Amino acid sequence: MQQPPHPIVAASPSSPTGSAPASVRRRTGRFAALVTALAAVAGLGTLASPGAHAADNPYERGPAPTNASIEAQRGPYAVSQTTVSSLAVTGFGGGTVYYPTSTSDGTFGAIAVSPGYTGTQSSISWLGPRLASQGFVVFTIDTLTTLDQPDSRGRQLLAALDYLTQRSAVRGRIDSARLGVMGHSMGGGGSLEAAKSRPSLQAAIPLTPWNTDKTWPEVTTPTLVVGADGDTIAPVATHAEPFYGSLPSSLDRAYLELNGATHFTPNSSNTTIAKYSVSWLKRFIDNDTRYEQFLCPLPQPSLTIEEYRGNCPHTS
Ligand code: 9J3
Ligand code: ZN
Repeated sequence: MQQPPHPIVAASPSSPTGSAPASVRRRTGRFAALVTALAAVAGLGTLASPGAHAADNPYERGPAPTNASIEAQRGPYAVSQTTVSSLAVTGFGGGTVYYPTSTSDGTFGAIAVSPGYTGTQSSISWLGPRLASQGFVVFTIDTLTTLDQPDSRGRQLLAALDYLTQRSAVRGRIDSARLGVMGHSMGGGGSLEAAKSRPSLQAAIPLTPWNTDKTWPEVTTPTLVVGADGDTIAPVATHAEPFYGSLPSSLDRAYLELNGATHFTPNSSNTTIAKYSVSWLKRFIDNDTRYEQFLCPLPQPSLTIEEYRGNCPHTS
């Protein structure tokens, strides 16, 4: 029997704004309604104003972002979590769902995250609360066996999303049309497999990905490939770079190469991975153009960025 979701992560003391977004959105909503009413009375078509912005995009969640907010250890939403036993599911190995505690902002997009070869969910668990606190339901999964290959990990990511949106205790909190995939190493290779086989996915982020398939022209999902300059297990020259380079040039795609990093950099909390992942997921799962400022113009090389390539998101 499935237990209801149980908040076991308290609102972080470092997130005093945990209840702010709802009140901000309520004010914004009322203001937008007032603007709409006034415009109707005045016979105006559209009235450009900051207050009308939220109404333009029904998927926008949370306050306007800043560089500090996307670099923060936690975003504006307090996060709860619930465990999914491997015995309760088929097609993947169970996992942990991290989700915004509040239901007052409506539904959220969702992301499944796969670990790499020999790894378990603990190897990518830092992404759970980090991304969920920005306004996503995040499912960090275990695979059926730790030795599963990328194609299997891709199928397992999709099985996990299907469970999450159709059967999980948090399914009512998710907008099932706004889904994404991430993964480390063979899990990153799996996220490319998942996107290739399910074009409805809205975002993919392979982290130091590994795959024997080097070419991904079939992918139509906006994809951010993250490589590490010091990766000797999935060297960027034979993995992340050709993966990125083989994505259609017409696709919203980007390549972030971490500086001073290894194959295992994505296995612990990393602000560069987090800030560009948050920006990518917000931009393409939430259609939130407020995050374009962090993706475009392209980030410049820095202490943490060896190289960044991409085509700035076209459709704003
Ligand atoms: O998931 C990974 O870390 C893939 C790298 C690897 O161990 O490949 C060797 C088969
Ligand atoms: Zn291929």
